[in-house]
Amino acid sequence: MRKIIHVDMDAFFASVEQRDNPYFRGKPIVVGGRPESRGVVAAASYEARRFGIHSAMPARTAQQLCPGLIFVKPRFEVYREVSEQIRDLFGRYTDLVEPLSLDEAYLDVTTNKKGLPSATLIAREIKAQIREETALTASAGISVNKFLAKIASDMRKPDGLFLIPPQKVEAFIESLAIEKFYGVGKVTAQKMRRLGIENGADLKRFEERELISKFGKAGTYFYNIARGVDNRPVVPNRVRKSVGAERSYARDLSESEEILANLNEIVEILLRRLSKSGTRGRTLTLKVKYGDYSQVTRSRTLTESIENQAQILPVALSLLDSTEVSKRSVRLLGLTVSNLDGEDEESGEGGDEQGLSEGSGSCRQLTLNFS
Ligand code: DCP
Ligand code: CA
Ligand code: CA
Repeated sequence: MRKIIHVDMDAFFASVEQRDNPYFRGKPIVVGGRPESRGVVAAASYEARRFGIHSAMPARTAQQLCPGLIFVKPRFEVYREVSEQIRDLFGRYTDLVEPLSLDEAYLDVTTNKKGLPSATLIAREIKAQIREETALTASAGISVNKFLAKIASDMRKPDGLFLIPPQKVEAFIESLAIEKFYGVGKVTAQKMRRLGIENGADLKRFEERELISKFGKAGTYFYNIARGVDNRPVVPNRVRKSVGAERSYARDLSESEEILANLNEIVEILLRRLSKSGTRGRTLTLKVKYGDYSQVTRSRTLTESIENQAQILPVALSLLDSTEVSKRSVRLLGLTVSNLDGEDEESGEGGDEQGLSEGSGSCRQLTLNFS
């Protein structure tokens, strides 16, 4: 019997914005495009959801539902950094971590690095660590496979924890409404309802052959999950193209001591991530965002792999020297190592992490959307 945890951050983009701007706390806010420019809502704070506002809704509709609604521009680099932080933290428990998107991941903790016997205990610890290290809340679901863990994490949101123990799996699925099944979109749900399938118990009455004839290949998946069977393994991260760390600051940095101290901190985080990922690379890229949000990057490729502080620091400092940090205030600092060992020279371009993690995440979502 496996022990799988699914962790998902609460109102992710919106919570990060409320964390970083006290004025937004306790207020209905949405992150995404603006109503004037036909934007859509990416994330809605829980306060905004009380007005019926949700992701993917046109910003204009959201504004009509809640006239005082605050619209916030997304800061993807901050979300990406939080995402890295939580992945670092998951790695303390198991190497079997499969991110699904920036804000969620499956963890297989059947055997774990802390030798903890209870997956619920681990989930509780992870939630506490996330709160301590990111000042954000997450919800966790615990069960015997990915399908059930994912549904469980949604049961007590926000800041939830929900366990579906092996002996309760059958009853849980039987009473589960068909829309709640992962992979059942609106269209599939309608089709199922026409067949008289309202919940798991109804679904279970169908033969595998019948489901295949009605839903194609997905029929087998539905047949299995109606019985709580989901043998998909937790597949750890794909090969990465770069390893990086960055910090954006609530207050712009202008003193050189401050900038250097913060660069040092980023070097340390980067070194930890490099050693954890077991990769080394030859290109170091510094990213600086100034007080006015304009951004520059500076790169240097070395003849040897970068693996320790003595190699990184002098290069990072000289890259910093080639920017305008002595004249302008700094809002964000970041360092990335790319051109990783075992990779073709040409493909070693840095700064592509977002495409990597988000792209493959949504691919997977798509393949599971059977409707
Ligand atoms: N997102 C987006 N566009 C969407 C859906 C989501 O840009 N249509 C982004 C913003 C979300 C983040 O992805 O904050 C995570 O998506 P989730 O579906 O996990 O939703 P939230 O984290 O916002 O809320 P919840 O607490 O329900 O998980
Ligand atoms: Ca979420
Ligand atoms: Ca999510």
